[in-house]
Amino acid sequence: MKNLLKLSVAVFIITAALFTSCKKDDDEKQPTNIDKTELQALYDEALALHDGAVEGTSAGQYAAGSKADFKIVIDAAKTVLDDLYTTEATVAAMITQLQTAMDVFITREIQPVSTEYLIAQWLFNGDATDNSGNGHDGELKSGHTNFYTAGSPVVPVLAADRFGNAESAYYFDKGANIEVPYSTQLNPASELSISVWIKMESQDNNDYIISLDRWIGYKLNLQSEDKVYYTIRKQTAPDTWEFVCDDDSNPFTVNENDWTNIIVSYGSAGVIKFFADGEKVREISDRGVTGNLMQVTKNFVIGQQLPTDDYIVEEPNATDGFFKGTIDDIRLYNKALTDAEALSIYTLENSEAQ
Ligand SMILES: [Ca+2]
Repeated sequence: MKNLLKLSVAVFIITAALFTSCKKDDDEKQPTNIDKTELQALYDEALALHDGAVEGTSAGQYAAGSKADFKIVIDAAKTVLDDLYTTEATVAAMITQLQTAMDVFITREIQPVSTEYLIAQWLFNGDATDNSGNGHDGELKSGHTNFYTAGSPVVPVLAADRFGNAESAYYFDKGANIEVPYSTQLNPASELSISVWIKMESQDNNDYIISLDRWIGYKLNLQSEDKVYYTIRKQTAPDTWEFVCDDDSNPFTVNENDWTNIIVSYGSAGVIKFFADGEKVREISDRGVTGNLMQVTKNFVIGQQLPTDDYIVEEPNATDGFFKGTIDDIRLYNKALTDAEALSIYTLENSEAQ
């Protein structure tokens, strides 16, 4: 009996010791019981959006790689949800992170870019016709006489596009350009976006891609070090004007001999955006300058600073101001393209010949 008592005491002590030991561990890793209702709801919403999404190039589908990017953050949220010992700060940070990832994912859905706002579209598939149906057909022109050997003018030449399709883009050099008759449609009052593909051959020049009376109206060109340059001017009063976007910024540099999609967007919200291959690379403010975009009367030009006849008169000694390389698939919109629309145009045009 005495031995039995001793044994009982021993068992009690060991049990107590084990219990104390367990209790001590539990004290160190006590579940935090954070309220995760909000994170759980957001996680469920994000997962459903992700699982229901399809990647592709059609409207309603999502840009390639967008699901994998989104899933990384969704999985991180799941880890926090499953962690019994997480903190309030971690849960709050995860909610912010997941919401941001969801917002980004939504912008990567391919949008149908309304033809309602399409001013002109030159696909250069065999000719310089305006494929928008608005009649802004281009005419092939030789450049300023200073740019080519006397007696040997050159006009733009049909070339292979970025998919290797013959005669589906135009090659420009020596001032060769495409001139489009002036129209108020090409000179919108408040919003203007341009999308274009270029394969540039580097030269010491101003590489004019698009121009409506150059900096008097608007222009898209490459300046020093092949930086993309978009100039817009506003009429601020009957006799005064102000550049709204001409701050000599460097949104990005175009690589030589590489096909690059450039999109520039400007709208009444006062924001100018630059996109390179669908990705927004710069966004700047117009500093609140009011007024309409400058109204000019010159013809619209692709590949040279001014229409050749005007250029010779205005600058008889011109030494540069033309693009060297291939240009393709130009779109002009009288609206500010959104981030999602810019990505949509790139995704669509990068996946199939237009
Ligand atoms: Ca084309």
